[in-house]
Amino acid sequence: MQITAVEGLGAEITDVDIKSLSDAEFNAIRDAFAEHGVIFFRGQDTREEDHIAFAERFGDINVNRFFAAHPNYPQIALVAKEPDQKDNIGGGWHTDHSYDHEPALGSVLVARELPESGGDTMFASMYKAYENLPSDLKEKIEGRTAIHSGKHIFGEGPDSYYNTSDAGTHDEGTQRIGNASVAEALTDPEHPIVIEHPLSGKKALYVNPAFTREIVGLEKSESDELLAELYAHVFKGHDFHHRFKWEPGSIAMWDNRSTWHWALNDYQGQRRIMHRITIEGCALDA
Ligand SMILES: O=C(O)CCC(=O)C(=O)O
Ligand SMILES: [Fe+2]
Repeated sequence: MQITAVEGLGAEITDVDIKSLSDAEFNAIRDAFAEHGVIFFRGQDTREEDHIAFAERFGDINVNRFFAAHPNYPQIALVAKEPDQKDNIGGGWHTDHSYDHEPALGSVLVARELPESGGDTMFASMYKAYENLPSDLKEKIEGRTAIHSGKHIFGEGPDSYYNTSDAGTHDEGTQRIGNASVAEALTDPEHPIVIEHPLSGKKALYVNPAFTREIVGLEKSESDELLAELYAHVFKGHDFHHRFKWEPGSIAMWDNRSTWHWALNDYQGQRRIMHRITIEGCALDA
């Protein structure tokens, strides 16, 4: 097995079969995941059972409350886009599950059916985003917390931000996944803006354009302005972005606490089917 850092962030893990990992190999993979934020595998020949078994080595599975489940494996969420669908899931920079009090650790995404071209996924490092933040911005967020919510996306409101890319396309309310009452019943958590990562101990910037609503203790306008500055810093941080091109047999596993991702929606009229398993996480501290 070989672990090789890739451009921007992440590591590619080669000469390995995720179906038959020794404990030593698994431990090295978990360390690489904590260190790099996202890990990539190629050419993996897996069935649903293999996907589940691999994910379970990292922790308990979080059964998704808002995405359609695989008909035979409820642990697997379908991240699917049909040829006649215009919007996709995750079509703007975000991290998953920050609307939970104990945000999920991350997800293992397996490519099952890919468009002829397009459908890449972008990743951004929140470790590097924090490290590279200008010192005045670091000072402005020092010790602060923010409120996160999923209600405006998964809840009953008329608007949906989830499918908004930072390029500015916005289809109102077209990607309702259902279960709005579950979303409405969630209480909105407050997380530190800079977290100490639970696995690596490194500092990571923990706000995101999809789910972070406001910075605690600031006027709404000041909060919006500061969040916009932080997001702009990540949007233009191309040296800490990675663009992952999917192939049959590709797997990506990202850490929700130290990365953002963005599923590019540039394959209209084609089908893209991904299987996602999400792993439970923990409360986040500064
Ligand atoms: O389809 C992808 O590449 C990722 C979609 C997404 O945002 C997710 O599964 O959380
Ligand atoms: Fe996502």
